[in-house]
Amino acid sequence: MAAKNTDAHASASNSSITDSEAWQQLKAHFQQNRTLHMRDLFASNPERFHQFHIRLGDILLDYSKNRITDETRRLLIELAKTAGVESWRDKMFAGEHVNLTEDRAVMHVALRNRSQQAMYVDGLDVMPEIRQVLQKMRVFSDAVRSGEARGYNGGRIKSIINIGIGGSDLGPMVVCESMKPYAQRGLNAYFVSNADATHLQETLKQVEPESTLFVISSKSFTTQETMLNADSAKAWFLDLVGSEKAVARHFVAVTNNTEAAEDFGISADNIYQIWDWVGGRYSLWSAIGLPIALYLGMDHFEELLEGAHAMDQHFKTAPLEENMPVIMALLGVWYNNFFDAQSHAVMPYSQYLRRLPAYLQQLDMESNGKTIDREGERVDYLTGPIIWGEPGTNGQHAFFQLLHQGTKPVPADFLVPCISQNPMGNHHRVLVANCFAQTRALMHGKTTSEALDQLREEGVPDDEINTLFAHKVFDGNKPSNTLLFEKLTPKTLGSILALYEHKVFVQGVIWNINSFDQMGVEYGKELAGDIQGELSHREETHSYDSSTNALINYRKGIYYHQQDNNNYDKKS
Ligand code: G6Q
Repeated sequence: MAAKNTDAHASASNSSITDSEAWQQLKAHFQQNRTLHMRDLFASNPERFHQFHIRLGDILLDYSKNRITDETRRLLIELAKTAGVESWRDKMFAGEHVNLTEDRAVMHVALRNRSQQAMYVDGLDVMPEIRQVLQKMRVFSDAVRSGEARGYNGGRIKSIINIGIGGSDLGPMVVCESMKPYAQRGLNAYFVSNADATHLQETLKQVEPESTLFVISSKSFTTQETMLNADSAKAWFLDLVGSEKAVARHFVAVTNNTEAAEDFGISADNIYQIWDWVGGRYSLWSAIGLPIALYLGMDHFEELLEGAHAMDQHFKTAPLEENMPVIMALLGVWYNNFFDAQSHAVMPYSQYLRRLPAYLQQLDMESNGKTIDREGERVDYLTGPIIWGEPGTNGQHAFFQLLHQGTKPVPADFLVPCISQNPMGNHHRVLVANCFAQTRALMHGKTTSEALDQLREEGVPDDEINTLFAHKVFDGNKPSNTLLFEKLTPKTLGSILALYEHKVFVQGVIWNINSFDQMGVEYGKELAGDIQGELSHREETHSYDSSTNALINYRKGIYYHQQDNNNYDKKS
């Protein structure tokens, strides 16, 4: 029955995946099994965990608390084969132009290739260039960290400010935030992204120009917010230091647009190259990771790459049924397309991973938030889910209520380390216990008889029990994955981030969309320019819809009124 992964299969997906036999079988299977309760599945099969878990290194994925049977998994694997997951994966690793709309290769896997094997993009082995940039990053980060590279007045660099946005911010930011225990004492990393000057101003208040290194991170070196922040940071620096020459010791750039970086005033030596086959949200493994190397040291950055490489190897070689990213992707498709789940939650039970949901929001929603398929047709099924989440245990005292008793299905990932980086009293045991208790409660729920027994045991009078008990019942059957790992090391983090990258990739293949463009981001970049022009003069604006006109004119009214008052105050 198992379909072979051939190009014929891959091209079969060019009609609509929903017409395929695999999809139709899943649909029928869903109808037949939609009322199965995980509580019963666990009760009837003591081997359930054993059947539905995968281990890779120190990472354990327990996916037994999902609304699946062996047959569900078999059919989902069949769907992956029908969609050509293996052949698309191999095309990506081979440097083919899988980013169809931009006609580009997608080669972030080469950035963390720790083997001696060549990796080709358009006939060129890109590994020598990658190694060269990594070496340049090592030399510079070592020099800054050892104090050999100093500020203009001979003092040590104590603060690194990354100026970038989107993919040139979130990746290095989540790694630096998550890897704080590995950071060098006396060195701080800051990330400025927002066009709101508050972000830059509040950051600058915490640093001194003579001990600050700015990393201007922008693949294009044209992104409005980044250029605005970079210009303002440079003006702040020059204002306090007063020497153009000093800029060379305090500003470096990471970009694909060397010329623009040089025009900004950064010398060629201080420019770190990225390539057009590195997508923004997949770029933390490239020189966009320079703040990581500076903050954590190059050895730790390379451990991060090793972790990602280990996941790449697993993704490339493990059979689909034992393949972590494939299984996580298929479970996501199962809930998204058959249970109509609109969102997917990520709950890190680790304070260090508190920004992981924000990072995954970009990775997943920018990649798979698409309506047009690879053939340019509108899809007639749901694509990427809304990704959201907050660290446990905080979420438990807030939105978990909806997970337990709300009307919407929300599949969730729980991530938790076995060992804390900050052992202190009973904290970690409490944290882990809460994590396990939540996934257990979501799966098991509380039956009517359990709720009644509990109320009786608590001595609640019968008439009160009658009005109360329905509120105390928990349906359960709420799916979750648990990713349990030894400790949050750079290597483990690298593997986890790569796991999610590949999960997103597999889902994109199944939904037959291009996960590697971002027309929505570009549209946003276009829109603001016009309105900015309108805001820069006093005349009333009439050129947009009544809402946009009114908002522009309201702001103008208040802004110019305040300006006039300030001018009046100055004169009087
Ligand atoms: C990511 C997107 C987007 C991009 C930013 C910054 O995949 O393309 O988030 O990273 O718009 O772009 P630059 O690096 O060119 O400034």
